[in-house]
Amino acid sequence: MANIFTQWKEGLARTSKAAFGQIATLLGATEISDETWDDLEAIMIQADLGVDTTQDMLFALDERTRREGIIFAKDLRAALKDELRRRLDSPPPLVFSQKPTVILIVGVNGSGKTTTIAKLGKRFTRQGYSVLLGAADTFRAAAVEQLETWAGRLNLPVISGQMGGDSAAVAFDSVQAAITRKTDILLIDTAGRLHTRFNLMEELKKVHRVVGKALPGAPHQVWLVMDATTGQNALQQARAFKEAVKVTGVILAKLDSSARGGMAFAIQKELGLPILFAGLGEKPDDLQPFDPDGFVAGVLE
Ligand SMILES: Nc1nc2c(ncn2[C@@H]2O[C@H](COP(=O)(O)OP(=O)(O)O)[C@@H](O)[C@H]2O)c(=O)[nH]1
Ligand SMILES: [Mg+2]
Repeated sequence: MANIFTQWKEGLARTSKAAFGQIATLLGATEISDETWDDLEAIMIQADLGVDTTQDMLFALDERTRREGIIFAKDLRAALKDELRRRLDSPPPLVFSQKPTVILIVGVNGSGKTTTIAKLGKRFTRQGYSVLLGAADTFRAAAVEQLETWAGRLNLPVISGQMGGDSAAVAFDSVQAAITRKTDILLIDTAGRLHTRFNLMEELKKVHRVVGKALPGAPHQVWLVMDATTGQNALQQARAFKEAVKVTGVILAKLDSSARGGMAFAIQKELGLPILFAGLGEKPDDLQPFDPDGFVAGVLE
């Protein structure tokens, strides 16, 4: 367990230094003043907590300050940590009761889908599941190759189609293969960019529909990969995905490259989606189930 916390701390070093780290300097031995609240607000906004969560946090902290008779700024630290923690939920346990369980991975180009699929594939294999990958991002030249390279390295089977071919057809074939091969988990990679956002969403809807034709009830999960470095912009994109396909959870990739890990709060509060995993690096082992305690420790300590 200790090294999971270490991984969170290392992974969140940037966020901790850039934004939340300033809190340590701010919350010194001085008495709490209006300036303390202004500075706290600025840091939380800068850390990408979002306006709603920031206001809500300030309100709660102010109330606690009165109730608990907190006078010095340094004594706000524990309250701050506690309030942050209360605003994050642990992910629901994942149950793969269907065989195959079909998981559609969606997200904008470059958000980290293909890398995340490799990480998930490795993780689920280690847990004893058989895994199949479907390379349905037929739009981008290198996308299929990239997934095949990962599959080769991790020794995972992959179903791919022609570059520029029909991604829904690849998705359909991969579901059929998963059924025939009695695979436990099928992870389907999808395109993150088409000529327009409208085309992309229509395409994803089609993939979703076709997967359901190949196996009624599928996809069982739709996971949206979000790039933690894109901050609040990513929330807008996420809403579009949520409308197009029934997103069931978020994977927050590149938390390690982000200085603004506060996105995690906005995702839960504003999108109402659970964060299932966090990407803490580029290697296949750099994926952790989202851990609110590890997260808060990582950004604040
Ligand atoms: N540092 C870091 N880089 C990541 C992470 N996840 C993905 N990447 C990198 O982000 C880039 C885009 O990833 P890719 O999986 O190709 O994105 P896709 O276009 O959504 O499939 C690649 O260079 C990955 O190595 C992560 O958790 N941390
Ligand atoms: Mg990709």
